[in-house]
Amino acid sequence: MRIEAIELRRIRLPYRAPFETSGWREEANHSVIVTLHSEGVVGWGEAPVGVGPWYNEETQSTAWVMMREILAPMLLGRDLSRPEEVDAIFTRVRGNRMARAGLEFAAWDLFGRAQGMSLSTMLGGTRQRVEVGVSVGVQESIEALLDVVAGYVNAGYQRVKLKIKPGWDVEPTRAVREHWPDLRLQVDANSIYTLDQADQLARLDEFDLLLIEQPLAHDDIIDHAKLQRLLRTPICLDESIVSPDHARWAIELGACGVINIKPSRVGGFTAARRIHDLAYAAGIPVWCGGMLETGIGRAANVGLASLPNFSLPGDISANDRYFHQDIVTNPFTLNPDSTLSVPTGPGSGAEVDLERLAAITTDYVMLHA
Ligand code: SMG
Ligand code: MG
Repeated sequence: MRIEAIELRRIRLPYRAPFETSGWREEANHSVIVTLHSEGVVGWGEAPVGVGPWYNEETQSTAWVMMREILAPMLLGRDLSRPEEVDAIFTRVRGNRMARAGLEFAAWDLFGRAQGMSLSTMLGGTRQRVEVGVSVGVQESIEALLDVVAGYVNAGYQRVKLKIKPGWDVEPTRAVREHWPDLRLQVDANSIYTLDQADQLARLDEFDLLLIEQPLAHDDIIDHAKLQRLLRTPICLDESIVSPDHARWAIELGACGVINIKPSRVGGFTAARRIHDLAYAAGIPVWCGGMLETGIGRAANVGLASLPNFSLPGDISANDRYFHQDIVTNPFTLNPDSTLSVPTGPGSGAEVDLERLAAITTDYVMLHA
């Protein structure tokens, strides 16, 4: 399929409530939305970057410039025979993986829509429903935290992740564990600890957590391997795994027992699937992380999470957990068994609400071959 035109949109879509991690706070989704055009078909993608370089090095502004000046021109006029070719075209680009992923997702969606095949089928998915949980940001007090968690548990979420940081780790985790002894519970530190805080992290071992996510530096693998030997709870790497090679290195070094795969973090589905496959071969379970995506990125994550080694619940909550009004007309709703149903329609299955999208777009460009 020849890529005839590419539309890029910067958006600002406010969250229902601000989301606070160990190091920063976000009020709205600031993704770049991509639309590829070919032969009368369109494909959609989302680069779920933030305002600042707090999660990784990318921002909405860097992704916008990268896509507009470097990445989109690399695709325009190309006649693709398979969506996997996009990953190969972008291999000479260093970093900027979320920007690459936004375009790569759109190519998969384009092929899926053109061929009448669902993203899940294209990727080799085997599940009709995927288990999901909810990620709960740092709260003002333990009381507030218990209220928020109660709301999600009552809504049907059977797995909860707590954001932690020094001063907000053992006590909030203990409080949630005491209230819900059987809840599937995990924590995420977003790289705020150092190896000399291993004793504090080991105190989390008593809470029967599924995993401790990214306790140490965003670009570390070595210290995580040392830390893992001091903890009973499996470490799950998120930020540190930006490519299939990083996953292989982490597995070889024993730096983690679990991997969080965000297809956006690793440059798209092609890399995400490779990580899935090599973790599978090594006996390392994976789960699909989230970047508080709009309905476009959410559908992409659900499609990927239908692959067989996604054996732990994903951070892919229903759309209404994030937004009052999303930019799709077919939001996901939570099934009673804490799952989302995998779309079976062509491509990702997301149906974009163009009027709503226009209303939240802050910058727009259309590039032609
Ligand atoms: O999408 O529900 C979601 C949020 C999941 O906690 C989540 N993501 O490190 O895993 C993570 C964070 C990154 C989000 S930064 C705003
Ligand atoms: Mg994380």
